[in-house]
Amino acid sequence: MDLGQMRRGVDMGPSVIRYAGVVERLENLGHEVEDRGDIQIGRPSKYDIKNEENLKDLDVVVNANEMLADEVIDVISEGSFPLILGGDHSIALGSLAGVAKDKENLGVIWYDAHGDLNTGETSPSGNIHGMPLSASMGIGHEALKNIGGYSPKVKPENVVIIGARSLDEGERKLIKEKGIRVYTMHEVDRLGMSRVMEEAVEHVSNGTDGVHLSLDLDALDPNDAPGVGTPVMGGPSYRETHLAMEILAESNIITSAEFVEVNPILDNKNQTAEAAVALIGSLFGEKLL
Ligand code: HAR
Ligand code: MN
Ligand code: MN
Ligand code: MN
Repeated sequence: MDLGQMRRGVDMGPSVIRYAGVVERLENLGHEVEDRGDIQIGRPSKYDIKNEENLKDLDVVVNANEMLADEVIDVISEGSFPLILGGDHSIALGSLAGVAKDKENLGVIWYDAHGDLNTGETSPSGNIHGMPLSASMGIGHEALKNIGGYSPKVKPENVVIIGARSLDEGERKLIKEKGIRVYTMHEVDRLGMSRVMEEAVEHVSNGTDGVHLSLDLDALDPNDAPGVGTPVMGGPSYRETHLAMEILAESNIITSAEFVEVNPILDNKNQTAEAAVALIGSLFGEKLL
């Protein structure tokens, strides 16, 4: 999927994450992996067409996410762990629609430089990848909210955002209004990643019946993850993010995950895809010793 934003090429993300060895990495850890291939998104005849509600390529994005939600539901019904590779972050709409289907209280960890809490009204860009978290909480356009035929997927009190350093005016307002727990880079610097993750784990495991990790590679500092469409200076390092994944692995709370926004056209020799694979390894139990 690359229609939730304007930098072409992020639709090749899943492909390069595969080439970076994600399946082998997981199999080496003893996991049984079924690669279900790509979801066929389709192409609009013209890109980046905004509707009157400031939403770009709405129909194709909604359609693709309906298919993703069905796929995720199918994976869960087989007793497997859904690991979703993107693709721009608009695919979180479908991931969460699938994952939250039978969960009253899904916890969500949103590891991202951005809040992705815009709506058509507040978005400076009209790019739907800046809207999936708000839509999943039941805020925004009807079609985005109702992927999978229900809304909301998550409650604001079950969400934690980590690594934020680029928030729009409307997003800040929403965070305050809903009391969403956010560890911006200020808190990461101040408390350290270890304490941030311990508090985050505590927050999202309290009264929840599963926890989804949504990891946007642009959360990482662009020095460590250059292959993303909307890089923002001053993020957590590759090592700090590893630590975050290791703490999540130890906590044993994660029941689904997605890794998004890897764009090979913007990358440096597949560095970002390789980072994604290494982080997935840590999330699934890889240790240095
Ligand atoms: N907040 C800005 C917008 O809504 C930029 C969002 C960039 N988003 C992502 N997802 N890469 O985190 O347009
Ligand atoms: Mn099946
Ligand atoms: Mn994002
Ligand atoms: Mn982002």
